[in-house]
Formats: sequence, structure tokens, C-alpha cells
Amino acid sequence: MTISRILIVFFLLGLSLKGQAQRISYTINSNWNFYKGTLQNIPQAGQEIQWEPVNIPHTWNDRDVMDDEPGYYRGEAWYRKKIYIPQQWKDKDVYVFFEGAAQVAEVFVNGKKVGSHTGSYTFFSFPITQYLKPGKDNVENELLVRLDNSHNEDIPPLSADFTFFGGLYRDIHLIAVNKVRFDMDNDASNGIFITTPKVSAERAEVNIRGSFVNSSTSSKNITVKHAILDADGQTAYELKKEYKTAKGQQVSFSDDINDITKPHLWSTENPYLYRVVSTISDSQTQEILDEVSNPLGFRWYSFDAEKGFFLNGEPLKLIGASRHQDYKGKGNALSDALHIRDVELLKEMGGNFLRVAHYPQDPAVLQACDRLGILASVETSIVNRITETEAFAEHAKKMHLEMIRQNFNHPSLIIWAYMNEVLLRPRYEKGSVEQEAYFGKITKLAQELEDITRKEDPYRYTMIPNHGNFDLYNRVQLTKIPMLVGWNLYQGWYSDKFSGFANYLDRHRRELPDKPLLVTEYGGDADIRLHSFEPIRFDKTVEYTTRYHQAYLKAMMERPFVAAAMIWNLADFSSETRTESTPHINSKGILTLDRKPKDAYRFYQANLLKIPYLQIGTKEWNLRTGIAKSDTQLAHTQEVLVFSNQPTVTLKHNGKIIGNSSTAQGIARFHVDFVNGQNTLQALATTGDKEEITDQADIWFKMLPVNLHNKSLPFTEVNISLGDKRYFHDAANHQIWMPEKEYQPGSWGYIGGSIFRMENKARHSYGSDKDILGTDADPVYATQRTGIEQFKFDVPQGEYELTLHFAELLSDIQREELVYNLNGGGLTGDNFQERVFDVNINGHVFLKNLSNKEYLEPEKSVNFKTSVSVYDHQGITVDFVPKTGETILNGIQLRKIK
Ligand code: GCB
Ligand code: CA
Repeated sequence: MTISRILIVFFLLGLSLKGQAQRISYTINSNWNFYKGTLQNIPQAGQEIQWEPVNIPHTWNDRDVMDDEPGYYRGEAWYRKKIYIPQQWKDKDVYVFFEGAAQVAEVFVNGKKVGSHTGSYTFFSFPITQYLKPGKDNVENELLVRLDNSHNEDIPPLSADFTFFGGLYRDIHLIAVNKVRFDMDNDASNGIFITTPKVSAERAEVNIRGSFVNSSTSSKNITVKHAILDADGQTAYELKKEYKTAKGQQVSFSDDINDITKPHLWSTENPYLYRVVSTISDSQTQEILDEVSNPLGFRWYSFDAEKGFFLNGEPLKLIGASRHQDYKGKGNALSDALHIRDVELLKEMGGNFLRVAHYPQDPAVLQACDRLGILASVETSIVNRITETEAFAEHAKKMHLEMIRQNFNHPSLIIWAYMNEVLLRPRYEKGSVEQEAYFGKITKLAQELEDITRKEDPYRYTMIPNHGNFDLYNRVQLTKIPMLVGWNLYQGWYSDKFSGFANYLDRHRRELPDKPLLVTEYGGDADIRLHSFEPIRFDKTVEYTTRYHQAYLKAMMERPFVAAAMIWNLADFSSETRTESTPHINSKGILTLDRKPKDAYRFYQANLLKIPYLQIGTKEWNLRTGIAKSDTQLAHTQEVLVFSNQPTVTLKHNGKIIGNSSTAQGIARFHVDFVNGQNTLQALATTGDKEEITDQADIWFKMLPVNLHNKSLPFTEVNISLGDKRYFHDAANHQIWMPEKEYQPGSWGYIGGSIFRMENKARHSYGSDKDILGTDADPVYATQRTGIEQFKFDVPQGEYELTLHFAELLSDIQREELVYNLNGGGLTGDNFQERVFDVNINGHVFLKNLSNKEYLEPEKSVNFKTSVSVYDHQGITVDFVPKTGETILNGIQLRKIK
């Protein structure tokens, strides 16, 4: 820009910003009243209703999704609030704007209905001026919202692996605008749509379209100006037009700025943001009547089926994660700060992409992506299946349109998506005429959504994320209709081996050579409490999932045609119907539900971050246990991983260097001889700039003696999960459980029986997949030794506390197969039979006729704690004596008291 131009621009800017922007907008989140239940009519004055004071964001499902009762409240609820309208607004129009409400909202002002909205995830707003009480200053008005999150076959999403929280769970704004203003009635967009049809390092073109209204009672001469402000707030370009408007007129505009030279580019490394400040002013008085600000970034990008993704002409492997919008203890009612934090955590991982899945989210999310340099996709929430009604299709299309218009101006956003795994749960019998017709409806709806998208926004890409059924998605055209194909792949998790993943990618490359491929999901559950040194598929250990991510990242990095790797999921999330080790939670997050890192997160940091990085793996596993090498060598060896992007790492254990290890795929491996008690691990690396980076972990190790009579390591306690091969770190109770072992004289262990395995379940190699009620220690109770004869502890004399833990893992309850199990649905049940057995301790009857008709209620945890006196060399022997069916034991704990 030339100096003279800067001066002119500056001069104009000075003038125009003199007046105050006339739009007033603020949140009305505080002091609402809430009532959960059905009301026949809107509440009348004096009607007895048990209102509960709440603040927005709010959900009514923050607790019931976590309890032992299956299901959660899906029904009607009401919200009420007083709003006060200042006299000053008497010549303005007032709007109430919701960033989201789940799922059907009806809004009333002073008892009159002002509008309704369907769908949990898009914004909506209503003009309420005509319903407000006229007159004095700050007159009290009542805002009332009826919400309903009931299942509705006509409203997407119908079924999905996440919780459909109900509530006014995002910000609510009150907006007062001038009668002459940018369009406020276009699907809750801000009325202005910015595109950059051409961008290069040399030149850029911007198009700004939209409309404004003159809803005043007279004709007006007005000036509409769009100023492009650079990151320092200086006007870099500006466009100004005069209009003569008649009263009640709506005017559309579409204006180009074609002479932008050497724009600062927006990139993931340097997300340079301009702002487009659009104003309407009175041409005579220069008074500003309205102002709207939008982000603007100059970037160009492309997907290539062979070479992957390019940003500003440079190849860029997109690596990132999907994200759900909930958080521990809060449901989906999050502060903006927590939404933003997630995008920061993705950035701090070294990620450059966010798949906003499976629905549009809080506006704070894409704003953060714009600021932080995270590219993004966002999708309309049609998940697993559709309903073949006109109403369903209409709702889907409306939601899609709203999503596009509302999120249009984010430079970070490059992909519009719709339909997630829509063929996961096809209706009707396989191969039937009905099913073919159903597929036809899906193809048709996909094509309609595609057409809407291309029409609304010709500059971004479109995508459908599919599950790993290559032939079916091809047949239903879902790999053909969108510009990009996403695959959600779980080989080595839901199905057999990691190698199936790479084979699938290669198949796509061979058979769909012109379609860019994005891996839109991949991941495995990790319960941060579970550990194993021999992890296996579906054991939910942190260690298995780290291996899964290693295998997947390698396969994707080796294949340039894979444009994107989107981890499923950034954080654990609520999925009420889920069972297994963390009931109601899908634990595929690389962060926990309260955003603590798991090792997979560290793995990505080590592989992606450019700044020097080093962290000790599983350091939150700070209470460990194991058996000493021998009666004289009181040490136990465990592998410790250090994640780092430096070539070599040194590890110190209790102050002494124990070795150097070079990193492979960002991981250095050490074998640490843990000692009883405190173990301080310190990892060190020296960077290229000769800077030392370190990390420390303090781990308390409970060494167990080989021989329980060992005087130099007196026995104190042991916690054993039967039928289990994992360590369970119950940090909440400061306890560490270890896997079972067979009895050896001098030590402890089981005699007889076998590890519990589910019938006909290929996935779990041991244990049950049920939610065991009455406990949070699900892994202990879900695993079991069946047919056990004895459990022995060869402990020395003394007084002991012994606890036996049981859970009957079989029941006669028939259940719907869970959505995420790819077995095709249907009912499942167990081969449930009566079970009766005695438990004797040291020859005395302890539990007589323990039965699954009495104490051992199916699928519930039960434990019995008792004290045992041991004399001489007697030790403790627990006998399990079968009467009917087989004996069981799920967990056992022994603690020395005196
Ligand atoms: C998927 C779904 C996602 C699930 C995920 C899982 O393919 O798209 O919604 O949460 O798998 O964890 O099973
Ligand atoms: Ca167990």
C-alpha cells in the first residue's frame, strides 16, 4: 500500500469511527428459572411451579447420564427469565439470539409465542419487539422457553454414540438494533458473507455479499462501508457505497475488492487475521446505524487424490482430532473458556486440524481455530441412519443451511460435511426391496445436501465421513457425491489387526483414484486407570492405545495420498448407553473427560511439536506394584516410556543415570528397577541449541515379597483382580490392583478355575462388557475367575482384613445390541443359570449358600470384608465349594492390620 493511500484510509477511518456503533448486544445468561417436566399450558401468574434457579449454560442431563439407571431424561422442560428493556431502545428492534438449545425450542415473550426452532446444534434468533411491553424505562418483560429433547424420528440425529443432552446449553443474547441494519433474519447468520475467490501470495480478491434493511418509516440515504482492517487495526482496504432506500426496503449487495496486493497469508503456522468491519451510516449525518465485524484470512488450499492436502501451495499433512462438546460433570453446558481450551490443547499437541464432530458447536470453537491456526471441518448431524419422511429431510436440509450461513466467515473452516456413517444401521432386511429403497432415499438426501452446499458456498470442499464398509458406501454413491471421502477406521480395535488399516487405505487409492481421502476417525479406548505390559486389543489399557496410534500414524505418514488424520477423539466424551470399564463414557479420547493427557496425546506431541519436547509416559500412574525379583533382590523391573522429539533421552532413577536411549517415533524406552517406596524418575535431553529439557515423575512403588514371610519386606497389603491381566490404578481410593496369578507355595494365588470370557464375543478376550452397577471399579468386577477352588495367602501370623469381591456377570436380561457394535443389532442375552456356592475361610464356613438369587444379584458389585486371625504357619486359605453351577471370584484384597 502506498503512503498516500494509507493516509487517506486513515483519515476516513478516523471520521467514521467517531460515532458509537449502534448495535447493542449482551448475554442474558444469569438468573433463569428452570422447571423439568411437562406443563399443559404456558405457566400462568400465580401458578404453583417448583422453579429452580439456574444459570446458562445449563443442561438437565449433567447427572442422570452418569448414574446406574439406564437412560436419561428426554422430555419437556421450561426456562423463564425476566428481561428489562431500557427506554433508550424504544426506536430499535430487539432480538433474542440463542447459540443453541436442545432440541426443540419454543420461545414466548410476555406469554405470546415468538417462534420455534428445531435442532440442537445451530443458532437461532427471533425479533421480539412487537411482544415487548411499551412505556417506562426498564419495564419488566418475561422470556419463556419450552424445550424438548425427546427422541423424534423426524429430527436428526436419531441414534449416535454420544449423549443427546437437553437444555439451554449455550449463550443467549439480547440484541437491540437500529431499524436500518444488516439483515438479522437470515438463519441467525450475521447477514454478511465473505469469500476470497482468488488468493495468491501476490494478489487476493474478496467478495462481500449480504443485505441490509430499512425497516424505518421513512426513506433514507445511507452509506454501506466495508473496511478491511489488518492485524494492527489499520484499515488496509475499504469499499464504500451509497444507497437510497425506501422505507421497508431490503437491499442486497455483492461487492468485490480486487486490488489486494501481497496479502498477509493465513496459515496454521501464522494465522494472520484481518477483520472486515461493515458499517451502515446515515449519508447526511454520518451517524453510524449498524456495525458488524467478521474475520478474514487469506489462504488458498486444495485436496489432491494422489498428493494430499496443500495450504498456500505447500503440502501439509492434516493431523488433528474430532471433538465433542461435553466435559466432566458439566454435560454439554460449558463455558466458552472450556471450549477454547480444547482448541488450545489441540494446538499444544501440535495438531493443525479440528473435525467439529458430529454437529456444529459453540461459536467460540471456530473463533479459536481462526485465531490459533487450526483448519476445520464442521458437519450436519445426520448419524447412523435416516428416517424416510419428508419432515426428516426438511429438517436435515434446514440444519445444513443454517450451519453454512452461521459459520460462513471463518477462514479456518475448509470443509462442509454431512452424514456420519449413515449406513451403519441400515433399516430393513439386507437385500430387501425396502432396504434398496431406503438406500435410494439416502442417496437422494445426500445429493440435495451436496447441492445446497455448492450453491451456498462454491469455494469450500464437501465431505461425507463413512464407516469401513467400502462396497456399501460406493454402492449408495456416498463416495461419489461429495468432493472428499472420509473414512472412520478401527482395524485393530473393533476388528482384527492394525494391518487391515493400511490395506483399507491402499484399496481406496486403487479403486477410487480420483477421490481425495481423509481418515476422519481412528482411535481406541483407554481407561487411564488400566495398564498392562502385554496389552491386547480391547483391554482398554493406556498401553494398547498408544501402540494403536503408533501403527496408525506410521501408516498415514507413509502414504502421501492420505490427506488427513483425525484422531477419534480429542477427549473422552459422554455416551450414555456405553458400558465396559468406564460406563456412559466413550474413552477413545487422547485426553480424559477432564482433559488430562493420556500417553497417546504425548505421543502426538513428540511427533508433531517443533519446540523441544520431553515427557515421561504414564506418569499419572504414580502408584504401582509388583513382586520383588527374589527375597534378596528387592527390585521389580517395569518398562518406562519417555516421549520426546529429541534424538536421545537420558533417564535418572533416584538420582542415578540408568541409561540413554535413542527415540524411535518419538519414544525412548527404559527398563527401570523400581524399589520399594519412593522412585523419582528424571528424563533429560539436550536440544540442538544445547539447552537441557527435563521431566520428572514421582512414583510410589509397593513392592511385594516373593515369600510372604520375608522379614526384610514385611507384607502389608495386596489387591488382586481375578480373571484379569491388567493393573488397575484406582487413584480415587489410592489403591493399586494387580493381575491374578496362580498360587505358589510361600506366596499367594488362585487354585483352579478359568478366566471368564463372554460367549460369542470376538472382541473382548476376557472379562465382561457390562456396566457393573454399584461401583466405579468396573474393571475389577467385570473380570472374574470362574470355577475357582481356592485362594491362598501364605502370610505370617497376625490379624488381617480380607475382602472378597463378586459380581454375577451373567443375567437373563435381553438387551439391544449397542449401536457401536458392528454386529448388526438385535437382542443379546446370556446363558444365565442358577449359581450357589459356599465360601470357607481356613476351614470355617464364611458365606453359606452364596447365590445369584440372593446376595449375588446379576450385574451388581458386592463385597464382603472380614477379619482373619492367622496363627503360626497356617496362612489364609479361602475355599470355594460349588453347590449348583460354578463358583466365582472377581477380586480379593488382603491387608495386615496387626
Ligand atoms: C464411530 C462413530 C463415532 C463413535 C466411534 C466409536 O465410527 O463415528 O461416533 O464414537 O466410532 O468410538 O465407536
Ligand atoms: Ca476381576
